[in-house]
Amino acid sequence: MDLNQLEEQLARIKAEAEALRQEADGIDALRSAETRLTKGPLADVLKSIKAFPPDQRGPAGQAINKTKQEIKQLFADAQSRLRQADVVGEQKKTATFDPTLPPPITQRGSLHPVTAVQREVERLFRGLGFAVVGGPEMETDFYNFEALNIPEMHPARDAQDTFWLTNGWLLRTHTSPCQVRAMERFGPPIRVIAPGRCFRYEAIDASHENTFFQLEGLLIDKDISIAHLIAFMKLLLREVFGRDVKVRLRPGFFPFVEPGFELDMSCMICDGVGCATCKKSGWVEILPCGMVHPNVLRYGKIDPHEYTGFAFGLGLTRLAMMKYGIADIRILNSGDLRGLAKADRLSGATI
Ligand code: FA5
Repeated sequence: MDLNQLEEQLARIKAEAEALRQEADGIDALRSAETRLTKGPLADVLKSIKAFPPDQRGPAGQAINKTKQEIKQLFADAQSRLRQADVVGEQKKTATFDPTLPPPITQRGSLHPVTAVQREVERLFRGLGFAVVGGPEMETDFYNFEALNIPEMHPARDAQDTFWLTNGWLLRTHTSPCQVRAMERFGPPIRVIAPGRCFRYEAIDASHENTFFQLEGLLIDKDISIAHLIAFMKLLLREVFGRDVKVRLRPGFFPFVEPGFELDMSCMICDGVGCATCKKSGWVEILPCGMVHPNVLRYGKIDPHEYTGFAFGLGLTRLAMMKYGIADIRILNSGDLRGLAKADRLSGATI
């Protein structure tokens, strides 16, 4: 080999180094390419120095060392560029995370307004020694009307038209059938509440649905009077609304109580001014109640001379409307989350 041939050989090694640099996809690949070149072709040409005439060995060695340095530099530059790119990439990655930003909004479930208010009332009455009971939504004529002192052909039936089933049963129009069922089941003294779904064949508007919820209450014991009834009703509304609520008590006719009352609350949608929800009256019928009629006690096999009691039929759906400011009852059966899901009723919250 002469010096010219050596120069050509070194040029080929440099070209190979350049090609390997371009192919390398990381620091490790660069390191192994450099090692392969220095221990392979470069080491070979170094060994070939012995074959040069003595006066050419110096220039040959210098040419080989120069190429070796250039290749070293080439790989060193390439490694430093890659390291730099890595750092920038990392910076870019971490730059997308800003710990001061609020977390992404995730949709959480929330209790239905009626469920939320039902649980609240249940908690209150449980604390007052009441048991929570249920009753069938499919009822007999006997429990829905007859045992509540509403015989066939009684005009009070007209106010509660319902859906009749082919077997002669009906979809209950109120939770009051639970009164007689509780009397039969427990006997006196009794403290029960019975929340549940009711059905009426009804013209639908902002405050009337064909399917809605009531919560029945029944307390039977010795010496129970209207004073007890009023005290419990006031406590119930104060607890649900967290403050005294403006109410009015007026006589109400229900064949299963005597005397009977209609307890209305000032409409919370319009602050008592008058709106579609309260039919422009400023008042919402929410809590009819009264002293249990002796005939009903007799139907429940309780002696009216020994025991007295009060009963109430809370309009649970309307209570939820007042509590959560829902102006139209139709929203509650609609599945429209804009009206139904609210932060204070999120599952896992205080309920
Ligand atoms: C009754 O259903 C009686 N059973 C209540 C009762 C129980 C009185 C115990 C005395 C003793 P009323 O038909 O008024 O009464 O209904 C009671 C409440 O249910 C009403 O005040 C109202 O808040 C609610 N309610 C009645 N009909 C509807 C309806 N179509 N849509 C939504 N809520 C209704």
